[in-house]
Amino acid sequence: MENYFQPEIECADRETILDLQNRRLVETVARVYANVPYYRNLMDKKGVKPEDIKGVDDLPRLPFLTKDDLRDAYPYGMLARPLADCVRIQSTSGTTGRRVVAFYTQNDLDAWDSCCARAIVAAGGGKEDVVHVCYGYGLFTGGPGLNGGSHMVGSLTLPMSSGNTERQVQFLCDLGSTILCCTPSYAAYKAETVHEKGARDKIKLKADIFGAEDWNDEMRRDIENSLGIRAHDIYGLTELCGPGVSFECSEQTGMHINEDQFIAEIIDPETGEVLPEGEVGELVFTSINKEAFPLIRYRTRDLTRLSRKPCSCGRTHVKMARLMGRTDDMLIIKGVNVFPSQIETVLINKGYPANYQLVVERVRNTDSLEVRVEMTPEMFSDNLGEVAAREKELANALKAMLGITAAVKLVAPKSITRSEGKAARIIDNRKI
Ligand code: DLL
Repeated sequence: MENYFQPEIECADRETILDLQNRRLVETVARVYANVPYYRNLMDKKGVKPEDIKGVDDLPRLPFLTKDDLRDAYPYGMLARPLADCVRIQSTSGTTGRRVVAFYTQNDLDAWDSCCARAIVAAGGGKEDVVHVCYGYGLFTGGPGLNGGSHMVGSLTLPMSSGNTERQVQFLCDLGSTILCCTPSYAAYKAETVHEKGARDKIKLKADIFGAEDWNDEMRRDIENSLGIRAHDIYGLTELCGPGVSFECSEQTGMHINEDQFIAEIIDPETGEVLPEGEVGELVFTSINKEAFPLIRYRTRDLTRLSRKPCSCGRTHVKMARLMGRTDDMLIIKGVNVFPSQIETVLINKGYPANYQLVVERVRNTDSLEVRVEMTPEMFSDNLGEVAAREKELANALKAMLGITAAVKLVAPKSITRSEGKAARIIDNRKI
């Protein structure tokens, strides 16, 4: 039998949801226009006033917002409430000093937690469950989001964070974790470790909640078979709240978007035109229940499609298909967002030419990044010790910028093939 955390919202009829969205949108637009000069400016430039927005149908009249806007407004320029009302910050990884920081009031945190609680209950979780959260904690939203959701459900919450797989497996067995929350690649790695340790019969897992990076049906089948669980997708981004923007139910055919919190649109990434239901395009979100950091028509750069086909689980909120790529060159490596421009910044700061290649591999379900960089003729040396020292120094600088370890390989000047497009800079050998 399907369980819901908030059935009155999750299964509300379309009219009720639309009515709520209309009211919340009008209120949000009026509030940001009054309180956020950055928005007022954007809206004035587009010649749209809050009173022009009477409901969801008027959304296309509003300007888009991009990550660059958030960076321009860093750190406090997008705040719609006094700082004194905010109780939490979360942040994306990103170029030092120009990260995207998102703010939350207590009500915002409660709303976020309830979105994650819906996901946990949809995956079969309840008060009797032990929810093993191994997304990272800290500025990354994965750990705090599912932790909060699990508390709200009343499950026993294990704030494991990532790393130390041996201890993770021991706790899985000893504490009888029933729901595992982590990136799909980490789950696959963990599944291997469970088998290697002969612990398959000692675990009680029944469901997984996977997100933060791409995965596919083949990975789903492999992990489900290997651990004897059902795997559920969860989507989100720091700018909006983190995990819980949408989540998969028992039907496992896409993720229900929490429509009482967010309005989703799909646009043509080239023209910005809104596309009809079912077409693939860029996902755009408007948050309609956020106090501290509301975002209007935020372009996620994620490609997907929406479907309003009735779902056998009984939930009525629109579903988004698994992500189908991005409109920019962001890579997700070990669950961490990596932009080639960050790597370029480090290279330039350290005096290297911007001729480089990124090679991403997945071996035994673990991602690795190799950065191949050309030396300048002045740096070029056949003293191997000198080259190794340079590689180490650059690897440290990259780690400081990206938050993940990259293997650096310095190569001879002009040895990396030149190409016109940026795609050739990235060799992603993962088969996702
Ligand atoms: O990854 C939030 C999150 C944490 C989601 C834990 C799910 C679970 P960011 O670090 O800001 O936030 O990265 C957001 O990650 O725009 C997508 O490109 C990608 N992403 C998130 N969820 C999925 C998913 C978190 N289920 C970016 N499938 C997003 C594929 C995903 N990609």
